[in-house]
Amino acid sequence: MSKNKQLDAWVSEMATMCQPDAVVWCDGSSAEYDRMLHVMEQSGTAIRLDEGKRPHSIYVRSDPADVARVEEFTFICSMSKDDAGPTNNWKDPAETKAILTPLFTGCMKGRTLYVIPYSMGPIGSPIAKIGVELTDSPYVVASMHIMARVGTKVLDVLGEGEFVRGLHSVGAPLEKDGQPDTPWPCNAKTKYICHFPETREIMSYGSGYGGNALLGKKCHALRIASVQARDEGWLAEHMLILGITNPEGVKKYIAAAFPSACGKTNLAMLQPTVPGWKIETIGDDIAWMKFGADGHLYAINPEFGFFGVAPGTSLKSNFNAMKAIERNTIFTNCALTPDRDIWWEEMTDTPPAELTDWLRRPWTPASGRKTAHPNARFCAPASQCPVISREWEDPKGVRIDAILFGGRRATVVPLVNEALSWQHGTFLGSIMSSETTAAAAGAVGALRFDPFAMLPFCGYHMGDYFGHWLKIGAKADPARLPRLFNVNWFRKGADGKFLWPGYGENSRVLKWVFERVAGTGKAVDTPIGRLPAPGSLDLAGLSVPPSAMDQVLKVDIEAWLAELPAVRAHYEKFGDKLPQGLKDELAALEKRLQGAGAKV
Ligand code: GTP
Ligand code: SPV
Ligand code: MN
Repeated sequence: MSKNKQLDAWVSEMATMCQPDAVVWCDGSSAEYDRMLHVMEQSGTAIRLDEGKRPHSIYVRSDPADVARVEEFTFICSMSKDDAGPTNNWKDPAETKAILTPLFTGCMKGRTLYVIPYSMGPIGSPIAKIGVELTDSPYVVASMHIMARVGTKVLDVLGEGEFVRGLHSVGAPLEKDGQPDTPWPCNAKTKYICHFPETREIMSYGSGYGGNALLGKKCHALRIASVQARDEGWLAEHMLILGITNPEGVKKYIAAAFPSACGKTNLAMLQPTVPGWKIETIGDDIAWMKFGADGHLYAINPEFGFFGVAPGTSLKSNFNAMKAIERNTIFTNCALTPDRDIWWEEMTDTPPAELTDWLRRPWTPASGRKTAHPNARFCAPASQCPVISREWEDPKGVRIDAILFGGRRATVVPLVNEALSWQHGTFLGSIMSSETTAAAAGAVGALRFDPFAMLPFCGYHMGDYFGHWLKIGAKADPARLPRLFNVNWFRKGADGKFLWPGYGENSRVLKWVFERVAGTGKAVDTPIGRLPAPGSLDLAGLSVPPSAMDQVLKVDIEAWLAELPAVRAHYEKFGDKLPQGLKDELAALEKRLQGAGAKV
C-alpha cells in the first residue's frame, strides 16, 4: 500500500488480473536485494560466484529463446497509427489490450508480484521521472535495484503524483501446486513489448531479458520519455555522457549516440592514450537533456547502473568497466569457470582451459564455438566505476558542448566529421546507418538506417522527431548550442580488418572535438562536413600507418554519391513529415558532392 490512491487501485486491479500467490511492495533495501539473490539461488536461476573472486555477485543463464531485445514484438500503441510512424510497429491500443488481457490473466499463478517504485534520475530532482514496475521476476527486481533508484524513498517523493505504469510478466504461470519452476521462466513462443504513449503505460509479456523486462530503461527512459520530451521541449536520447579535461584543467562534456553494441559503454569510460587528458563517466546509455536558464543544453543520466555488453570487455579494452564489475554484479549469459568466476571472449588473452558455456555445456578452447552469448551482459552499479564523474548525480546535469553521432560502418563514413550547422548535424543524425548487432534478436551485420541510434527507441513518428530536433536548434542561441559531429570507429580496409585501433585511441578524436569546441582545432571543409586539417588530429605515438590514416579519413566522393539513392529511399518513408530543412540539406549535399566529383 502507498499514499497514492491511483497506484493502489492499479496494483490491486493488476493483481486481480495476474493472480499471483502474493504481492510484495519493494522497499529498495539491501536486505531486499539479498533476498532476491537468495530466491534466485533457490530456484536455480542464479549461481553465487566465489566470494573471494567476485564478492556479492551472481551468475545467471537465460533461456536460449530469450537473449536480447525483440524489435519484431515491440509495439508503439498510440491512438493514431500515424503517430507511431513508418519505423515503429504500431498496434491499436484497444485491440492490443484485448490481446494482452487474456495473456496477463492468471499469468503470475504460483509466483509473487513485486511492486517496484523507481525514479529515473536522482530522487526528487526536478528532471527525474517516477515509474512503477510490477513484475513476477526476482531477476528483474534485483536488476532494477542496480539500474534505477528504487523503493520506499521513491514512493515518499511520489506522494499523490503521476507515474509511468509498467506491467511485466515472464508469461510462465505455475499452474499446478508444486509444479517445478524452470531456471529461466519465460514464454518462448509469445512476446509482446507494448507502449501506450498517451497514457504513459508499458505492458511487457513473455521475456525476462534486458530492455524487454527492465522497464525503466528503454521502454520508459527512451520510448515513453521521448514522447514527453517532444511535448515538453526537451530531448530523451540514446546517448552516453562523458566529461573530458585537458592538461590545463579545462573540462567539457560530450554526449554521443551510437546504436546498441556500437561502443557507448566503451567510450563513456575510456582510458585516454593522449598524455595529460582525462575522461570521466556520467552515463553510458541514456541522456535526458534540457535547456538551462543560461541557454545551454544540460544532460542527466537517468540511470543508476550499467547494463553492458560483456564479450570483448577486458582490462585492455575497458579497464574501468572491469573494475566496476569486480563486485555486486549480476552476470548473464557469459561462461562459468570451474572455480565459480566468469569469463567471456577476449576477457583475457588466453582462455581458461575449461569452462561451462552459457548453454551449460562443457567448453574448452578446442570446442570451436563461442563460450559466451554475444549479447551476454553485466549489470553493475554506476557508482563502482573508478572514473564516475563527481557531477554524475547532480540534478542540474552537465553542460553539453558537443554531441557525436556514430554507427558501425565498414565503408564510406570517415573517422570524424563536424557538421556545418545544427541543421546539417540533424541531417547527419537522420541519415545515420549501422550494421545490426546481437543486442537485438535477428540478423547480425545487416546495414540499416538507424537515425540518431533511436530506430528501436523513438516512441513516435521519426519524421516528427527530426522536426523536434530542428525546432530545438531554431529556438536556441546558436552560439550556445552543442556542436554536432559524426564519428565511425569501424571502417575496414581491403583486408577486412578495422583501420582504426579504437577504444582508448578514440581519445584522439575526442581531443580534436574538444579543440574544435574551444576554437583552437583546425578543420578543412569537404562536401560532407569539416574534417581534421592535416596535422590537427593528435597522432603522436600511434602506430597506424599513414596509408591507413588516409583511408580512415577519406571522403570518398563516388562512394557518397552511390549512397544517395538509399538515403532518398530512407527519406521517402517519412512522407510529408520529413522536414523541409532536411530535404534542403540532402539537396545541398548532393550538389557539393557533384561539384567535387566534377573536379576529380
Ligand atoms: P549497448 O549497451 O548495447 O547500447 O552497447 P554500447 O553502445 O554500449 O557498446 P559497447 O561499448 O558495449 O561496445 C559493443 C562492442 O563494440 C563490444 O564488443 C566492444 O568491444 C566493441 N567496441 C567498442 N568500442 C570499439 C572501438 O572503438 N573499436 C572497435 N573496433 N570495437 C569497439
Ligand atoms: C541495447 O540494446 O541498446 C541495450 C541492451 O542497452 S537492452 O537493455 O537490452 O536494451
Ligand atoms: Mn552499453
